Amino acid sequence: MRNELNNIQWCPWCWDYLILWAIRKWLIELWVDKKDVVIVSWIWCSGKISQYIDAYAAETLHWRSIPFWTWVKLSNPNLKVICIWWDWDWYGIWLGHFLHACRRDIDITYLVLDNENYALTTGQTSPTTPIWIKTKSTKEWNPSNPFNPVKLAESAWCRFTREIDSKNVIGMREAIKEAIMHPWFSHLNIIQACPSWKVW
Ligand SMILES: Cc1ncc(C[n+]2csc(CCOP(=O)(O)OP(=O)(O)O)c2C)c(N)n1
Ligand code: SF4
Repeated sequence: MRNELNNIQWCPWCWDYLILWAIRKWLIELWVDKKDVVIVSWIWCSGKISQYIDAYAAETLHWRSIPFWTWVKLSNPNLKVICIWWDWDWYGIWLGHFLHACRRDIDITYLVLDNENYALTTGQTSPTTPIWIKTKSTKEWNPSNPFNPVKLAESAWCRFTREIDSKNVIGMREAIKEAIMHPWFSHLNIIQACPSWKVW
């Protein structure tokens, strides 16, 4: 279905490669028919991931992923819908949608590739940047406390919400599998190493 799956436009040292590897692995092992899988994503660094996975894919605009995948799932409940997103969009400009998605508890897998900065626009502060960190947009330091994504999700009744570091490769691989297998809404925040901009 997808051409040029290996024409990947990430920095050669990006940890997204390992996340991609884990997702590809489980899709091959868990679903024989790739036509049963829909990856919902958008652009930016991590958002390009849907272009590198051999399944149906949709690139939706910002927060519009939630109306989109809700429609996909309700139209065909047999599809496995995996939404792959990133910290600024998910915990920033459409945080409200996130909380409502948690409490609606529709069977969607939500993987957030959280590199704690705006990587595509060269390293500005995001909602998950740790406090006191110097970034492109905070020359002295970041004066704001970061969100705790798991606590946020829990506060909205999310029944599967976890965080894992991409450097814990085996743990991450297993957590992705568990998130995909969970039969309701699952939220996995992957702390993604971004050696280009995340230097803390
Ligand atoms: C409403 C809006 N404001 C600003 C931008 C510019 N913009 C493009 S990518 C980006 C940051 C992306 O950061 P993140 O979502 O964390 O993804 P990453 O690149 O780190 O994977 C911004 C601010 C935009 N596209 N839309
Ligand atoms: S800027 Fe960071 S997140 Fe983007 S491709 Fe490079 S290492 Fe990966």
